[in-house]
Amino acid sequence: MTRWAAQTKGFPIVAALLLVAACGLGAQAPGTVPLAPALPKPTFEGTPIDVRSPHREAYRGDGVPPPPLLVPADTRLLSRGCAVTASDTRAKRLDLALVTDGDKQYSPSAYLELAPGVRWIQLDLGTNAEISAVCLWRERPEQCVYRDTVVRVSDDCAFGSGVTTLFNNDDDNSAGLGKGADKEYYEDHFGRRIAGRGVRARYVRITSGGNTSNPYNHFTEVEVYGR
Ligand SMILES: [Ca+2]
Repeated sequence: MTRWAAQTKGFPIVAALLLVAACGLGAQAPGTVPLAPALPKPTFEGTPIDVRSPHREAYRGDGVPPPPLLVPADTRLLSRGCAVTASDTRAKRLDLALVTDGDKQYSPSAYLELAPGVRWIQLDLGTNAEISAVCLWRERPEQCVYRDTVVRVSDDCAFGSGVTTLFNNDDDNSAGLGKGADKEYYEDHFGRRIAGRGVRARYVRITSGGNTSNPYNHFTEVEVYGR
Protein backbone atom coordinates (compact mmCIF):
# COMPACT_ATOMS: atom_id res chain seq x y z
CA MET A 1 0.00 0.00 0.00
CA THR A 2 1.34 3.43 -0.91
CA ARG A 3 1.85 6.06 1.79
CA TRP A 4 -1.06 8.18 0.32
CA ALA A 5 -3.37 5.17 0.27
CA ALA A 6 -2.41 4.37 3.86
CA GLN A 7 -3.15 7.93 4.97
CA THR A 8 -6.55 8.04 3.25
CA LYS A 9 -7.65 4.52 4.16
CA GLY A 10 -10.98 4.73 5.90
CA PHE A 11 -11.36 8.43 5.00
CA PRO A 12 -13.21 8.86 1.72
CA ILE A 13 -11.28 10.93 -0.80
CA VAL A 14 -14.41 12.96 -1.60
CA ALA A 15 -14.58 14.02 2.05
CA ALA A 16 -10.90 14.94 1.96
CA LEU A 17 -11.42 17.08 -1.12
CA LEU A 18 -14.42 18.82 0.49
CA LEU A 19 -12.30 19.58 3.55
CA VAL A 20 -9.57 21.10 1.37
CA ALA A 21 -12.17 23.19 -0.51
CA ALA A 22 -13.73 24.42 2.74
CA CYS A 23 -10.33 25.45 4.09
CA GLY A 24 -9.64 27.29 0.84
CA LEU A 25 -12.87 29.27 1.12
CA GLY A 26 -11.86 30.53 4.54
CA ALA A 27 -8.38 31.53 3.43
CA GLN A 28 -7.42 35.19 3.39
CA ALA A 29 -4.47 36.54 1.47
CA PRO A 30 -1.66 37.71 3.78
CA GLY A 31 -1.83 41.43 4.54
CA THR A 32 -5.48 41.81 3.57
CA VAL A 33 -8.55 42.61 5.65
CA PRO A 34 -12.27 42.76 4.86
CA LEU A 35 -13.32 46.30 3.92
CA ALA A 36 -15.66 47.55 6.63
CA PRO A 37 -17.13 50.96 5.73
CA ALA A 38 -19.38 52.65 8.29
CA LEU A 39 -23.00 51.96 7.37
CA PRO A 40 -26.16 54.07 7.52
CA LYS A 41 -29.40 52.67 8.90
CA PRO A 42 -31.57 50.76 6.41
CA THR A 43 -34.07 52.98 4.60
CA PHE A 44 -36.10 50.58 2.50
CA GLU A 45 -38.93 48.85 4.32
CA GLY A 46 -41.65 47.27 2.28
CA THR A 47 -42.45 44.75 -0.35
CA PRO A 48 -39.61 43.82 -2.68
CA ILE A 49 -40.40 44.81 -6.23
CA ASP A 50 -40.22 42.36 -9.08
CA VAL A 51 -37.56 43.67 -11.43
CA ARG A 52 -37.59 41.68 -14.65
CA SER A 53 -34.03 41.57 -15.82
CA PRO A 54 -32.05 38.64 -17.22
CA HIS A 55 -28.88 39.91 -15.62
CA ARG A 56 -29.91 40.93 -12.12
CA GLU A 57 -28.50 39.42 -8.96
CA ALA A 58 -30.95 37.57 -6.75
CA TYR A 59 -32.18 39.62 -3.78
CA ARG A 60 -30.05 38.62 -0.77
CA GLY A 61 -32.86 39.34 1.69
CA ASP A 62 -33.41 42.05 4.29
CA GLY A 63 -30.32 42.67 6.40
CA VAL A 64 -28.15 40.08 4.65
CA PRO A 65 -24.70 41.63 4.11
CA PRO A 66 -22.77 41.29 0.86
CA PRO A 67 -19.80 38.93 0.68
CA PRO A 68 -16.62 40.45 2.17
CA LEU A 69 -14.32 42.45 -0.09
CA LEU A 70 -10.68 41.92 0.92
CA VAL A 71 -8.37 44.93 0.63
CA PRO A 72 -4.75 45.64 1.69
CA ALA A 73 -4.55 46.16 5.44
CA ASP A 74 -3.22 49.73 5.06
CA THR A 75 -6.16 50.77 2.87
CA ARG A 76 -7.73 54.05 3.93
CA LEU A 77 -10.55 56.34 2.82
CA LEU A 78 -9.23 58.72 0.14
CA SER A 79 -12.33 60.54 -1.07
CA ARG A 80 -13.88 62.38 1.92
CA GLY A 81 -14.54 65.96 0.87
CA CYS A 82 -12.86 65.59 -2.51
CA ALA A 83 -14.06 67.59 -5.53
CA VAL A 84 -17.03 66.21 -7.45
CA THR A 85 -18.12 67.21 -10.95
CA ALA A 86 -20.94 65.93 -13.15
CA SER A 87 -22.03 65.64 -16.76
CA ASP A 88 -25.23 67.44 -15.74
CA THR A 89 -24.07 71.07 -15.83
CA ARG A 90 -27.14 72.17 -13.88
CA ALA A 91 -25.93 70.32 -10.78
CA LYS A 92 -25.10 72.83 -8.05
CA ARG A 93 -21.81 72.79 -6.19
CA LEU A 94 -23.51 72.36 -2.82
CA ASP A 95 -25.43 69.36 -4.14
CA LEU A 96 -22.31 67.83 -5.68
CA ALA A 97 -20.62 68.09 -2.28
CA LEU A 98 -23.28 65.76 -0.83
CA VAL A 99 -21.56 62.87 -2.62
CA THR A 100 -18.39 62.99 -0.50
CA ASP A 101 -19.60 64.63 2.74
CA GLY A 102 -19.63 61.37 4.70
CA ASP A 103 -23.42 61.32 5.20
CA LYS A 104 -24.71 58.06 3.70
CA GLN A 105 -28.16 58.16 5.28
CA TYR A 106 -31.00 58.60 2.79
CA SER A 107 -33.13 61.69 3.28
CA PRO A 108 -34.83 63.89 0.67
CA SER A 109 -32.16 66.56 1.14
CA ALA A 110 -29.10 64.33 1.43
CA TYR A 111 -28.55 63.08 -2.10
CA LEU A 112 -27.42 64.48 -5.43
CA GLU A 113 -29.95 64.14 -8.23
CA LEU A 114 -28.85 64.33 -11.85
CA ALA A 115 -31.15 64.86 -14.83
CA PRO A 116 -32.77 61.89 -16.61
CA GLY A 117 -30.83 59.78 -19.05
CA VAL A 118 -27.26 58.54 -18.99
CA ARG A 119 -25.27 60.80 -16.64
CA TRP A 120 -22.05 60.62 -14.68
CA ILE A 121 -20.34 62.06 -11.68
CA GLN A 122 -16.58 62.25 -11.27
CA LEU A 123 -14.45 62.34 -8.13
CA ASP A 124 -10.98 63.90 -8.13
CA LEU A 125 -8.78 62.27 -5.51
CA GLY A 126 -6.21 65.03 -5.96
CA THR A 127 -3.37 62.66 -6.78
CA ASN A 128 -2.83 59.20 -8.22
CA ALA A 129 -3.53 56.42 -5.76
CA GLU A 130 -3.66 52.64 -5.71
CA ILE A 131 -7.40 52.04 -5.55
CA SER A 132 -8.68 49.20 -3.38
CA ALA A 133 -12.43 49.78 -3.60
CA VAL A 134 -15.16 52.12 -4.80
CA CYS A 135 -18.33 52.05 -2.68
CA LEU A 136 -21.71 53.45 -3.79
CA TRP A 137 -24.74 54.34 -1.65
CA ARG A 138 -27.93 55.03 -3.59
CA GLU A 139 -30.61 53.44 -1.42
CA ARG A 140 -34.10 54.95 -1.61
CA PRO A 141 -37.35 54.50 0.36
CA GLU A 142 -38.67 52.30 -2.40
CA GLN A 143 -36.64 49.31 -3.51
CA CYS A 144 -34.90 50.11 -6.76
CA VAL A 145 -32.30 49.01 -9.25
CA TYR A 146 -30.16 51.52 -11.16
CA ARG A 147 -29.63 50.88 -14.84
CA ASP A 148 -26.33 50.95 -16.71
CA THR A 149 -24.04 51.44 -13.74
CA VAL A 150 -20.45 51.80 -14.96
CA VAL A 151 -17.51 52.61 -12.66
CA ARG A 152 -14.28 53.64 -14.39
CA VAL A 153 -11.01 55.13 -13.17
CA SER A 154 -8.28 57.04 -15.00
CA ASP A 155 -5.33 59.36 -14.52
CA ASP A 156 -6.85 61.56 -17.26
CA CYS A 157 -9.63 63.90 -16.11
CA ALA A 158 -11.25 63.68 -19.56
CA PHE A 159 -11.14 59.86 -19.59
CA GLY A 160 -9.56 59.94 -23.02
CA SER A 161 -6.70 57.61 -22.05
CA GLY A 162 -5.54 55.31 -19.29
CA VAL A 163 -9.09 54.21 -18.49
CA THR A 164 -9.81 51.05 -16.48
CA THR A 165 -13.36 49.80 -16.03
CA LEU A 166 -13.94 48.38 -12.54
CA PHE A 167 -17.66 47.62 -12.91
CA ASN A 168 -20.13 47.61 -15.82
CA ASN A 169 -23.64 46.16 -15.75
CA ASP A 170 -24.78 47.73 -19.02
CA ASP A 171 -25.50 44.50 -20.89
CA ASP A 172 -26.60 46.09 -24.18
CA ASN A 173 -24.17 49.05 -24.43
CA SER A 174 -27.03 51.53 -24.14
CA ALA A 175 -24.70 53.88 -22.19
CA GLY A 176 -22.16 53.70 -25.02
CA LEU A 177 -19.24 52.54 -22.86
CA GLY A 178 -19.25 48.94 -24.06
CA LYS A 179 -21.14 45.89 -22.88
CA GLY A 180 -20.54 44.84 -19.30
CA ALA A 181 -20.77 41.41 -17.74
CA ASP A 182 -21.59 42.57 -14.18
CA LYS A 183 -25.09 42.12 -12.77
CA GLU A 184 -27.75 44.66 -11.88
CA TYR A 185 -28.52 44.72 -8.17
CA TYR A 186 -30.99 46.04 -5.60
CA GLU A 187 -29.78 49.07 -3.68
CA ASP A 188 -29.49 48.67 0.09
CA HIS A 189 -27.87 50.35 3.09
CA PHE A 190 -24.77 48.18 2.77
CA GLY A 191 -23.93 50.02 -0.45
CA ARG A 192 -22.13 48.45 -3.36
CA ARG A 193 -18.48 47.54 -2.79
CA ILE A 194 -16.59 47.40 -6.07
CA ALA A 195 -13.05 46.01 -6.15
CA GLY A 196 -10.39 48.52 -7.20
CA ARG A 197 -7.85 45.78 -7.93
CA GLY A 198 -4.96 48.09 -7.06
CA VAL A 199 -5.34 50.14 -10.24
CA ARG A 200 -3.51 53.47 -10.01
CA ALA A 201 -5.73 56.45 -10.87
CA ARG A 202 -6.68 59.94 -9.75
CA TYR A 203 -10.22 60.22 -11.15
CA VAL A 204 -13.24 57.98 -10.54
CA ARG A 205 -16.23 58.33 -12.88
CA ILE A 206 -19.57 56.67 -12.14
CA THR A 207 -22.21 56.48 -14.86
CA SER A 208 -25.86 55.47 -14.56
CA GLY A 209 -28.95 55.60 -16.73
CA GLY A 210 -31.92 56.09 -14.40
CA ASN A 211 -33.54 53.49 -12.20
CA THR A 212 -36.60 51.30 -11.90
CA SER A 213 -38.60 54.02 -10.09
CA ASN A 214 -37.85 57.02 -12.31
CA PRO A 215 -35.41 58.18 -15.01
CA TYR A 216 -33.24 60.19 -12.59
CA ASN A 217 -29.78 59.39 -11.26
CA HIS A 218 -29.01 59.68 -7.55
CA PHE A 219 -25.96 59.49 -5.33
CA THR A 220 -26.17 59.73 -1.57
CA GLU A 221 -22.48 58.93 -1.04
CA VAL A 222 -19.45 57.56 -2.86
CA GLU A 223 -16.33 56.40 -1.05
CA VAL A 224 -13.02 55.54 -2.68
CA TYR A 225 -10.58 53.48 -0.64
CA GLY A 226 -6.94 52.92 -1.43
CA ARG A 227 -3.38 53.82 -0.49
CA1 LIG B 1 -23.58 62.15 1.33
